[in-house]
Amino acid sequence: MLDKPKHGAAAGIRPERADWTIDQGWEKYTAQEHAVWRTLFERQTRLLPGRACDAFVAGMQQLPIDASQIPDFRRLSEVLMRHTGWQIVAVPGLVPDEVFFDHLANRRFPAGSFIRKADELDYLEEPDVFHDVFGHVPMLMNPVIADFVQAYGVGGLRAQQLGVLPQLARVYWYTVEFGLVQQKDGLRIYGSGIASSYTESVFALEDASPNRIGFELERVMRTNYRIDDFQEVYFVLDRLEDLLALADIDFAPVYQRVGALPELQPGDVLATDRVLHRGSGQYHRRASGGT
Ligand code: HBI
Ligand code: FE
Repeated sequence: MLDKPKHGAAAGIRPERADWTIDQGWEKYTAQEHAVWRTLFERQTRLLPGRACDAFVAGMQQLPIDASQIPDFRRLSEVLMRHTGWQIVAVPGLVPDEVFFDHLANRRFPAGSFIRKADELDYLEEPDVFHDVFGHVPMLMNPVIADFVQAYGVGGLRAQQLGVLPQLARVYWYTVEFGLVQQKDGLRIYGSGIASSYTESVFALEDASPNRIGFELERVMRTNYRIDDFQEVYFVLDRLEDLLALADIDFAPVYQRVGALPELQPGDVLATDRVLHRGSGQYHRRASGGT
């Protein structure tokens, strides 16, 4: 997802404001840009019934998000503010970690304002408005996720000081971005990286290749992730509420235990894992040139 950034901090862009926010410039979107939104919205909306979790569907229904145009962050923020006290602020792309955390700690979600090109619908070098708004905002209508993402912002600032940011970032990656949840009626998506991806929505739930393993905090903190392809492992919550226990955890002792254990690679499976699906591994073996 992240090679050759053109938009954010890694592209060498200097911010006008210290918090990296910009005006969304909603009035300046072109008809072509709104059309890209429509294409993405429509194909994703066909795919998600029976795949996205109930909280995602409920959040989407209550928000001013539809196929007709790229949403206006001011209108999203009004509705979000009423429900969970969150706002959406526009940023040019990836922002530095401490800027990102400071926004989250204050219940402001930084969303990329640009949209991908019509000929690169499935290629994302950086989070754009479709990933950030379609993928993340519906879940921020859910009180559990709303509190958890804020806690991640607070924890991120602290983890940076302790030098353990990679461990914490894995928790965000395997929950907010690529999390699955067990519902009464089956396995569902709540992670925004999956929910905003046409191909990964099917791969994550239905493909035989990836491992699907019960979420366990310290296991996840030890596990590297890939940013350039489908995940090799998805961690599954029994219920979204299980994230609440993490919101006020004292991470210092956890970091100490995790730091003493070896790092795990995405495809690893441990004897202690609660394995829901043991993946064939076929997809990534092929992708890396094997068979
Ligand atoms: N900036 N806009 C934006 N969006 C992100 O998801 C993001 C970011 N900066 C840093 C970052 N994510 C992550 O690397 C942190 O969660 C560690
Ligand atoms: Fe994201």
